[in-house]
Amino acid sequence: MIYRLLILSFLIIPIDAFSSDAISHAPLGVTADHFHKKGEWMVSLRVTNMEMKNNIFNGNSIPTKKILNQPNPFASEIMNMGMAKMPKNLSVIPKKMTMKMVMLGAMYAPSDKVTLMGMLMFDDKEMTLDTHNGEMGRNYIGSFNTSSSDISKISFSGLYNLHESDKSRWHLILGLEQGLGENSKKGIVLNPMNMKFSTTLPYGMQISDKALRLLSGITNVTKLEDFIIGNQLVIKKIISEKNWNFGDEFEYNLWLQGSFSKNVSYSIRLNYKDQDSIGGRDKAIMAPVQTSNPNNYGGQTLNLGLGINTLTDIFVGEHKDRFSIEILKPIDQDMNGLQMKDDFTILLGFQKML
Ligand SMILES: [Cu+2]
Repeated sequence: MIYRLLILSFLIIPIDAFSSDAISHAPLGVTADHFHKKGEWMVSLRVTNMEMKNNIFNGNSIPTKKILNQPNPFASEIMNMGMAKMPKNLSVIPKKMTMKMVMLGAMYAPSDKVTLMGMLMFDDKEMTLDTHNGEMGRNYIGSFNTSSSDISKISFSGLYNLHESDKSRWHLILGLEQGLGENSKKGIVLNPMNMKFSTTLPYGMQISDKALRLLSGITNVTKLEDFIIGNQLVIKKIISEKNWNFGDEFEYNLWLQGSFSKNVSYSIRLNYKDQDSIGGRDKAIMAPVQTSNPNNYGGQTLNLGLGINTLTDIFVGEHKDRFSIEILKPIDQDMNGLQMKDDFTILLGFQKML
């Protein structure tokens, strides 16, 4: 009898737990946050602009004068190789970096339990650097720009619906991400002897590390009265590496959403990311600049995000057009070694169910 009641109560609880209102998708910066009903398709486009300015050393601001006193770890190496002398100290200072990312995505649900997701990423990176004299005086010589842009990675994931009620849903994420594009692009730099020459750009300016990563994660979304609280944990782990690779990543998102109306929702998000430093090395990447050192990568960041999701009717179709925006600002950056400081990130996105 109890068993039958349980089955009955299961049937009475509406399966369509979360509406198709603006609030039903997470803040824009969170992907793999929702799943679809059998047979549904969704396409998405996300554009991200990230700005970095100035430098931090083990999490604290560091002025140019102090960076110029930092040892250049390649100085002795070069001399051992019998090549021209390298400055004993760092002499090229990153000043500003802009990273633009375009992400094309598609989702398809072969069943109510499983949603498949594919994403293709395009990156555009630009950095401005100041070169100083490598020897006495350490005078400023001039500035230069380096840039790179290309398709950077592709990923395929499956979302598995673990549990769904009218108040809460849980799903697992499992996927693979392959780095595409060059990992040894060259660029013209200005060296501390005031000469321009072509060399392999530092790791941070490379479009990809060409590694294959396993993506795994879990998402929970809970409804509390008119609000939604979301949680997501995602781990990216390298399973096939090249001569060098960006470190493994652990990312946790916690968000709260509310609605202004059916068609407009707002969000506050905390984003925590912990990434290992670079593994391996490319021996062609050797310059008196912090970004040439694999130890100056990774670390922990805590970001605060504010976002808006909207639904409108611009394009034809059975479903509404979803436009979203999110702005992220770092609260705390405890990065490994000497690195540029994140300033702010803006995300713009469009999503549509077909
Ligand atoms: Cu979707």
